[in-house]
Amino acid sequence: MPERPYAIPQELVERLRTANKIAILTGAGISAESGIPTFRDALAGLWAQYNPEDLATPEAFERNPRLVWEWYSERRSLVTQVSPNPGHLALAAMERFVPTVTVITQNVDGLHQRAGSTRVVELHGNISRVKCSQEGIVVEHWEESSTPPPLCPFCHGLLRPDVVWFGELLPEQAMREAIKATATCDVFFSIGTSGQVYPAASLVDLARGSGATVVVINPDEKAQALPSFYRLNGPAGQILPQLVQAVWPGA
Ligand code: BV8
Repeated sequence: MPERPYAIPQELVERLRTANKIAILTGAGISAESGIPTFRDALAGLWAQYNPEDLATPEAFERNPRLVWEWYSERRSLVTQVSPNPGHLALAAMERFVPTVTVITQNVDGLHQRAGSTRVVELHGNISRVKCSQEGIVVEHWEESSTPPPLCPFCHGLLRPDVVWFGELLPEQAMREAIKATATCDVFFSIGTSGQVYPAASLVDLARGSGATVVVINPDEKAQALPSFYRLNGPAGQILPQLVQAVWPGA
């Protein structure tokens, strides 16, 4: 999308200047400008024939562990080749001006941490971590196998990505932290998410019910189109740096 100026409402600028706590829910859209396809972008190549929701499930792994492992291996290798974009960096910069900034991400790419955000809640795990599908313990090193997935070095069960699949519970601690940050924040951003996956998507209602100022950033005007929100319709990688500059000039 060509670079263009976005108008940041003055009352939002003032609100952010006086904010003590900001909570930010991010989805696949914030990593799009880093070159990582969003969940609802049509998958390319070999994966074009699959719907991500049919691959990201325990049943898919049970049915075809090799296919699921290889889908994640390809995505893991893509993540190592990309970098945080100006949207990730702008969120990290907010920490210099706001006492508490909590990034609550649905993404599994680790780009917020690489951008410098220090308080990141990973609701759906992290693709760079691998765990035993039997014992659940995270395994730091594994022998690649000629017939993937590789086996757990401890119990020889199949290894799997340490991400939350559809039908699996979110990590309790992460959900607790996300709810606390959302229920107590002054401003809640929902950035780059279609708001279709629960319970992550329910955080926007919690924010609104807790009296937070809610800001949706998404090029799709129909995404999370709810009343009484601030909406900035455009790519996060362009809007967020402009928003940070408008609120904290010289940031
Ligand atoms: C749970 C990790 C309790 C893996 C993901 C039936 C049975 C079981 C459960 C359910 C069921 N029916 C419903 C459910 C609940 C289910 C659910 O919500 N399903 C949906 C499909 C309806 N949820 C679950 O299963 C969760 N667990 O509920 O446990 C339970 C247990 C058993 C039985 C019942 C209940 C677990 C959900 C977690 C799934 N794992 N990821 C992996 O990554 O492979 S979710 C996956 O989708 C990603 O994390 C992704 O982030 C997330 C959400 O998608 P988005 O991030 O929003 O991405 P999307 O592509 O949709 O949208 C991108 C947006 O960005 C778009 O709006 C676009 O316009 C915008 N955009 C594009 N470019 C930009 C941009 N924005 C800004 N800037 C740009 N440049």
